[in-house]
Amino acid sequence: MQTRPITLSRRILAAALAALAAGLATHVATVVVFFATNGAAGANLIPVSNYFAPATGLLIVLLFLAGLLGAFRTWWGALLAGVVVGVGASVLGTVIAIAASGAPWDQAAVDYLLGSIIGTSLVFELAALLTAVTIGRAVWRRVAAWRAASPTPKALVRAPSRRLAEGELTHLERTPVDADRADEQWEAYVAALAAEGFDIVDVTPADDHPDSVFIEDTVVVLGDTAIITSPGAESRRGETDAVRETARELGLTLAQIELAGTLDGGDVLVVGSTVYVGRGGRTNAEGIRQLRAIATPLGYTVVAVKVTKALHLKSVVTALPDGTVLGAPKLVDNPAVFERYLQVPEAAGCAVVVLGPDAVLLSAAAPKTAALIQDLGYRVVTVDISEFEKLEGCVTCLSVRIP
Ligand code: CIR
Repeated sequence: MQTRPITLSRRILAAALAALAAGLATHVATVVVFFATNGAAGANLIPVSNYFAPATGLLIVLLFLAGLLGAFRTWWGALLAGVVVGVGASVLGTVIAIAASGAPWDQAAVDYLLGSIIGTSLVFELAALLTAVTIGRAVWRRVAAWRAASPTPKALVRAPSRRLAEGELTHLERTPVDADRADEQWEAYVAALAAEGFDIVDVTPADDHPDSVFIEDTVVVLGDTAIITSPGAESRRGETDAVRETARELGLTLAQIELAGTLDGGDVLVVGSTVYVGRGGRTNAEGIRQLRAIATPLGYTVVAVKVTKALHLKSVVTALPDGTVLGAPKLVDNPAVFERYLQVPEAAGCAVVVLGPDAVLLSAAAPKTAALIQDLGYRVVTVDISEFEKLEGCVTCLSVRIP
């Protein structure tokens, strides 16, 4: 993942705080254990602390470097870093302690050094391992979560695959896709979101997945929960790994739709606390059941609706900021399921991205709808996404917005 404005500084801060917290906790735990097991004599406290100080300093520096490499993102990464860095820091720390004591570098010193790894320093090493996995990781996640909780909305995007033209088609005839034009249109789409105040979060592109630019299908975000989907098209199943990683780095709580359930994010339309989910070619009943099980405890009501005339639910309906559902002519199976419904004049006009309480993003292919929405008092930003429309994409599916 790459968060354009703050990636590096946030990563440095998270690694530094995690390393500092784990290192200091290791030091305190080690000194306390030695103090307690040596008769709790007050005079021992400072010498013991001084003895382990070089190892602690090294531990903090090495954990910081490991953190920069992403060690705290997963529990096993933190575990590995705790073991390797803990032993490394204790060995180097003991070397420094021997050198500082003025003792000669003879066989006895080497024996002492090797023996310390499973002797004197064992407590330090165990403490480093435990604090890296617990405190270090918790601090890392908390710092990442500050970002998720920040008031700036985010938009997850994924640059088009070089194999974009091979994307899946279900309802349209295949027509040639101009890759350069698609890249330009994607850049303009991203720039439009950035201009509206979204922090752009780039998910690592996936050239092996032609449809990966349609990132909306891989994750549904409800509040602080990112529900990683189980895409209905087999060719798209590998798209979710990098998206899961990004959601984790953003500090979102992860949930997962599992096979045999299938669910595409394009089938999920959130209006207030109602989650409409399309039962169509990509999303099956088991996928809907799992979504309901995840969303209901979060305070949402999941309403399943049939989709038989288009790829996804959001290919035929989305909603204005006031909750009015916009529907494409002739493509909505049952408009009556929506509380406030407005049919728009063009199929491409039914998809809007909410930019704020008074503005929406719309395809340039729907000028009559743009006029209609403007007439309702909204500001309308238009983007040309014709190359993506050839692959049954629309404005919503090129990003995932996190308010
Ligand atoms: C697909 O068939 O999966 C892609 N060619 C288009 C996905 C569009 N996704 C969306 O509207 N949510």
